Amino acid sequence: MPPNDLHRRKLFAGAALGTLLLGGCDRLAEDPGVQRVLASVEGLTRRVQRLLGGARALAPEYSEADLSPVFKANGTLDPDDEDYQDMAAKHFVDWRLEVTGLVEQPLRLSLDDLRAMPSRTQITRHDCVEGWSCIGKWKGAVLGDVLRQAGPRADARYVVFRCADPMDNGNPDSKYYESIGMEEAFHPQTILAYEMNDTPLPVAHGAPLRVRVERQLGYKMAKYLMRIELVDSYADIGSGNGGYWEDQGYAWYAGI
Ligand SMILES: Nc1nc2c(c(=O)[nH]1)N[C@H]1C(S)=C(S)[C@@H](COP(=O)(O)O)O[C@H]1N2
Ligand SMILES: [Mo]
Repeated sequence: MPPNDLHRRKLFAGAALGTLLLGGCDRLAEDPGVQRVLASVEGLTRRVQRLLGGARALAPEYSEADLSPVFKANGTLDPDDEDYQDMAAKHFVDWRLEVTGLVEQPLRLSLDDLRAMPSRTQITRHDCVEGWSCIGKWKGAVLGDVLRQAGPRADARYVVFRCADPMDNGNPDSKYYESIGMEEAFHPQTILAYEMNDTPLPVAHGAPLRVRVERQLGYKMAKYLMRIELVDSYADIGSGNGGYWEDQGYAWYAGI
């Protein structure tokens, strides 16, 4: 059998199995839109993960004794952006997180605003697609709480994270971005972290604010957050694949 055929057969078998497994317990599986998602391997991973653990399944949490002595910093370590550098020099007092797009009430939140909200602290393992992992402690505001304050409109399907760091020689059009679905956005462990290991988030790890999406790979966890945008599609952002690394070929759903 030509390798392509074999590949296609495997995909088909996987999708068929997924449909079979989900058929009895999930009405959504009958929806034609969901069928299309199921047909893709990425969709299948998501559906199977949900089947095994449920949409609300928690990523494992660890104890203080498990903390990595050194947490590797990766990707951008200090954004090549004048506005960011000015804000960093003033300890981010002028920094504001904007929440825009498909919301009833756009927001502009200072770090104090975020710190005044109920917080969540979690010790989790960060897995980078490059093959390393580190365990760290994160404290921040729950993204779902921030979104509820803004009031997502019914047509909002994705939460896009806009970052300060250009990925291509300071070119402002190349700034890092990421996106997640509403389900992941309202997951209790999805937080906007302003502290790491009991200190204010260091610049190398995304100061003043980075997202933690604990059930997915490291590249989903946008650092240097500037703006959160609710959209119904990410087709018009970047090269249209939902994130900087997705535009280079990585999967949008990066489940661990
Ligand atoms: N803005 C921004 N966010 C980013 C990146 C980046 O380069 N820029 N790199 C991603 C990748 S690949 C990983 S593994 C983690 C690294 O986070 P750390 O520096 O805290 O280890 O951040 C992710 N978020
Ligand atoms: Mo990564």
